[in-house]
Amino acid sequence: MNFIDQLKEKQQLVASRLDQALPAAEVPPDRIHQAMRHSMNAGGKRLRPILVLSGHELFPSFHDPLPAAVAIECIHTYSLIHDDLPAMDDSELRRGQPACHKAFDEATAILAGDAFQPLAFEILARCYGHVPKVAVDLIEILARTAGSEKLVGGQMQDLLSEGDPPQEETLSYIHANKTAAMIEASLCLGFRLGRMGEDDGKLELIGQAGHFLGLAFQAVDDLLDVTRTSEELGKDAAHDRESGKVTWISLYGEEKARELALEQTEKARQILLQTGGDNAFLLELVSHMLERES
Ligand code: GRG
Repeated sequence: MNFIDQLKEKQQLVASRLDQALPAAEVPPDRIHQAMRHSMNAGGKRLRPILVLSGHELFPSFHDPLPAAVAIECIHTYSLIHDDLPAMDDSELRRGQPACHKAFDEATAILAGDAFQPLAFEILARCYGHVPKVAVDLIEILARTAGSEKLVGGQMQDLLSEGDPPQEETLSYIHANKTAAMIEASLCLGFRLGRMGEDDGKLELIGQAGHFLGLAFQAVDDLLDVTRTSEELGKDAAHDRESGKVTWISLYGEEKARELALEQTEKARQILLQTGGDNAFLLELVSHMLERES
């Protein structure tokens, strides 16, 4: 099977498990479940879940990686819902649909985001609880990544820095934590479910690859923000510039941001070549992420 067919197959697997994992739209109070399903089903590339599957494929085990893939997408979707709120980025469009607070209302969007967080950890506990050490490790990786020194910290710093003159150190902190941490965690969750029992430093290396991949992903995101329309992206374009955000573009310009994306991708690739395992799909995914158009 070629890469694109494999990617589609993985996306379908993830979609079907996500559908099973979310409470049905009719479960009371139906408004919250409709709002959760609105944001989850609006689209999305499912990059983080696919990275979980790819991380697991490196040194596969009998543990099913799909619940971990679903769990990270729950955290990601919560972060998008909250990021779009008027108190944060105040965006109207997400995944080609009205943002959750536009399709419903602000209070419902806050609650839908809130509800995704315990759901992620419930899934990890329920699906891996029969192997407690695995469950605890996965919960720890995801909780730390979503917390105030990673995802939430990156978002806090991003909001604090709006309108400030661009500074490299601040930008690196924001991107490492707001974006790259979740990409890093995706690969680590998958790898941990694999043969990590006899970890020989590979988990750390995989994390580093995820970090570089995440920085490349953000550089591409910054470039898309200035080169594509809202329709093409399915989210508000030119948003970074309009809200006075520090980005790779405001700091270095487009040309340098492109070089940076290439450089970081290459660093990730080199590490993945070194860690070995069945990395064929993952290496293609890494290149695909650089060429993405939304
Ligand atoms: C609210 C705690 C909290 C955090 C919000 C996700 C986020 C952090 C902010 C969104 C804005 C942004 C540019 C974040 C960088 C990461 C990023 C590019 C997210 C979008 O990820 P994609 O492109 O989205 O994978 P899809 O919709 O495809 O899942």
